This record gives sequence, structure tokens and C-alpha cells, in this order.
Amino acid sequence: MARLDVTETFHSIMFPGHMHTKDSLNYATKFKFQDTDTVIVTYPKSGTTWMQEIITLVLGKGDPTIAQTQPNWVRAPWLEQYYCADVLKGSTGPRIITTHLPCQLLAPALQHSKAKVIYIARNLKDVSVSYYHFHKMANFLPDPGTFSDFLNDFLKGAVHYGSWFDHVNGWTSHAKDIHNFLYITYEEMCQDLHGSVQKVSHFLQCPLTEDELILAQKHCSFNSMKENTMVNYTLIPQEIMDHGKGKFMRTGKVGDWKNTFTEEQSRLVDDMYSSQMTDSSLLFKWECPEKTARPLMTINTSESHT
Ligand code: PPS
Repeated sequence: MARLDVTETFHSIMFPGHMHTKDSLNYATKFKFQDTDTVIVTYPKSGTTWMQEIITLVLGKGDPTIAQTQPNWVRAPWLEQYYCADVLKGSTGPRIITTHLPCQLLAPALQHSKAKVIYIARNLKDVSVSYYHFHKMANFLPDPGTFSDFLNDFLKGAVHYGSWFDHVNGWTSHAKDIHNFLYITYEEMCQDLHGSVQKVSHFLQCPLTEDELILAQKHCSFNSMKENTMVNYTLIPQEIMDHGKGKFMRTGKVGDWKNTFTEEQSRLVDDMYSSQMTDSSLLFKWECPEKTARPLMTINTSESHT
């Protein structure tokens, strides 16, 4: 499939036509989840690939063999992308499924399922900067123009996969309706990777020994993943992702937005955040946290309820 210039619009949300079709999107919304499935849910640039790696390593008890030999899109395919059905047909054992779909499109399919859902959120200033840079290298996304142009579109939700506000609000407010739900943030993962891997292993009911935990943590560090061709997207041809224009594993930091945002842009986002997250109890970290084992954000619903 090429369709690099095609935008697929589905329920008023834009998706890159390169990987999405009406059929693939319909397939996702009607998907029959199995109770043994683990589903990674994110708005783009929020830590998707990182969680794919963490889960692979947790299930492998820290052994990096699968992480180093199978591309992430094979071991944890995106449900809404056209190749997913074929990948899942060939899968044996518990499935890891990834999705960027907003809650309103996927919640009905998950409603009666006991699949384990992990939602990862990241503060929207860092997401916007990461997404901007990704637009510059990914030839299946539109030219973002200047950061200021992009930020305007991003805040309006006029970007692929829709609005960050709708995504985060939608999934977190539906957390209580999902049988097995774990909420975690990119910032928490940065601050306490060891604790985050442990949290995921508990949620997946796959306890690790301390040695296994340390091994898993080592292989999902930014530096390790940056060199891993199975997750750094260097296997993707240049005409689709141009690594001369940027790296997928770019900075991996909290608070990098400060290098791009003007004070005015920062105030604009703060104002929008206050007005659009009024019903939310989420507390995002906007700056690089001290490395401690303390969790960084709270949510009204219990983080994991089984
Ligand atoms: S995508 O395209 O939606 O799948 O992107 P996603 O994987 O969600 O997000 C990419 C950003 O996550 C960073 N990343 C990491 N940060 C810290 N540690 C680890 N191990 C890690 N793995 C991925 C990646 O660098 C992107 O963030 P930015 O800010 O652009 O560096």
C-alpha cells in the first residue's frame, strides 16, 4: 500500500491513508476482543512504542530476544491499520494489540470484554512538539508548516487521529466502564521506569523477579530502544519515513516543549487546558521530574480494577 497523500476520514476523524482504509477502520470498531488480549491505547506520540517494548519484555521475563528480532508492528499491531487482521491470523498465544483510536470508536467493541487495556497519556505540550517533528519525517502525514501553524491545528483537533483533549478525556472518563484498565503516564515512566515496568507486570499478572525486572528495564531504556532497529523505524523505507529529516526516537524527555514553545504559545495551551479539562482530575507534569519512585499523577477512577 502506498497512498502516502491520501487522508482517510472516518467518523469525522482523519487517518493516514497509507495505513488505514474504511475497511480497516470498520474492522477495528467491530473487533472481537479475547479476554487474553492486552490492548495498548494512546494518542500518537504518548509512549506507544515504549509500552509495546515494556509489555514484550515483561511477557518474556526480561529476555530481549523477541524485542530484538520482531518489529513492534508485528508483535503489537495497530488494530485500525490494514495489515492487522493478517498479523493476528498468524499469532499464537496472548495477543498484544495497539490502537490510537479514540474511545467513542473503540469502547463499544471493548464493552463486554475482559481484555486488559493500558492507556498511556503524555502532557500535550510535549506531544505537540513530538508530533510536529514526526510530521516532518513521516511522508504519510501532511506537511506541518511552521510549529505555530501545526500547534493551531493540533489544538483544534484538526490533525490525524483527532483531538488530544477528546482522546484523553474520552478514555479516562470511560475507564470505569472497562473491566481491566491501567492508566499510566509517559512522565511516570520517565521518572520511575523500574516502578512502571513492575506496575505493568502486576497488571498483566506476570510477576518478575528483581533480576528480570532489571533486565526488562535495561532493554526498554531510551538508549537501548534508540539502537534497536525493531522499534526505531529505521527498517521503514526512506520514502515513507525520512530519517534524514529526524529520528523517531528523538529526545525521549519530559519538558522538551520548552525548546520550541514561545511564552505566548505556552499560555495559550495552559488556557485551553484549563477550559477543556475542567471535568478531569488528571494532573500532568509539564517539566522534567526528579527521578523518584513516587507516582506523578492521579485519576479519580482506580488505576486498575479487575
Ligand atoms: S507513535 O508514532 O504514536 O507510535 O509514537 P509513540 O511511540 O507514541 O511516541 C514516540 C515518543 O516516545 C519517545 N520514546 C521514549 N521516550 C523515553 N524512553 C523510551 N524508552 C522511549 N521510547 C520512545 C520517542 O522518543 C518519542 O518522543 P520524542 O519527544 O519525540 O522524543
